[in-house]
Amino acid sequence: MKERLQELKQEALEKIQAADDTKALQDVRVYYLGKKGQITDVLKGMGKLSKEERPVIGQLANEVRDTLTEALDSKSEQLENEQIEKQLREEAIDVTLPGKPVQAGGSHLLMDVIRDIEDLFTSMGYEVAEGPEVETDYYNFEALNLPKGHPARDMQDTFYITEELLMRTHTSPVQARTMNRHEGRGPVKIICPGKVYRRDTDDATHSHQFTQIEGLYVDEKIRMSDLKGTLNVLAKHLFGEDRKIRLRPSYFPFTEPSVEMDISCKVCGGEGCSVCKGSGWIEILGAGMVHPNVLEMAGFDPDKYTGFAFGMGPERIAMLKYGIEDIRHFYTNDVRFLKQFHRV
Ligand code: FA5
Repeated sequence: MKERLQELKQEALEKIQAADDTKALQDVRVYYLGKKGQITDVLKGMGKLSKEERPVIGQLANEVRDTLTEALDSKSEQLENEQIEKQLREEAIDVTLPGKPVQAGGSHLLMDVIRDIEDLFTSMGYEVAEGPEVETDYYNFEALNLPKGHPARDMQDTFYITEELLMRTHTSPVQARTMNRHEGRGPVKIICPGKVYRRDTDDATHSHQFTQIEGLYVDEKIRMSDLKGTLNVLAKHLFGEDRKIRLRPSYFPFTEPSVEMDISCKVCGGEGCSVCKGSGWIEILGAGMVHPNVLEMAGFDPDKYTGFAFGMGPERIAMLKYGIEDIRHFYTNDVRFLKQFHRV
């Protein structure tokens, strides 16, 4: 029995050494030390031994079990460590590899043009005002001297939501809303950028949704010459010191007199070319002196207060400034188009 135990010990130690994964090691443990294992099997025969032999064999069996348990535990630890090291090696990140470049974003050209105009006017003491895009018929039309049934409502084909609610067709309702808030006291000096909507057919120069910037200055003794001076500053800021402006008589129900501002064509210098359709001038915006009815409806005394207003489309301004031929480029957001205006 002694020899058998020694033999089993030797055999088991060799198998422990040879085990190359935890599963094989567990099999060795069960085979030798398990309930039905080889050592237990040997011990079952202890009953047949003499009284003197029994403690000697018992002690030896314990020693063999302890030796094997120790060997199994240490091998198990070794295998676990090897496994962790292997995993670390496989999952290692090479921090020296070059990274993937992240595309840097930039503001949209339209936003740049709007901010540029905002900055110019805030530097002249104007405040930026905003209003809702879903507007009431009252503010979009009536408060601007366009009562129901007025033929000039057809100048702006409207998306109606209900009879009284609509998608604003211009930023002029922000004038009326802001003047109301001032409760008849000037000055009101605002610039209002925002989205507007019209049932226009989309083409190279028209969109059903576009942006406008409105300007309004109401105070005592505001005159047409103030409007002209302001528009001159705007035109030169946007298109260059060498550009001339001219004001042509026009019609808007909310201003009287009304004008349209043209700038001299940069391409031909006023001689006439295909860009300015031979006239030497390019139309930029609509403007005028606030109609007394509009002032009155907003609670201002038209005998005391006067004012000017103007409205322009930043898309058309950007198109002229950068030679963009199709307004739809602003909305399709092709990065190749947008990138040309941002050198990041
Ligand atoms: C107006 O909307 C007036 N509210 C402007 C105004 C304000 C006049 C204050 C007087 C006093 P108009 O309909 O012309 O005016 O539009 C103003 C600008 O919006 C145009 O000059 C043009 O640049 C732009 N615009 C008009 N319709 C479209 C469209 N479908 N797509 C793109 N831009 C447009």
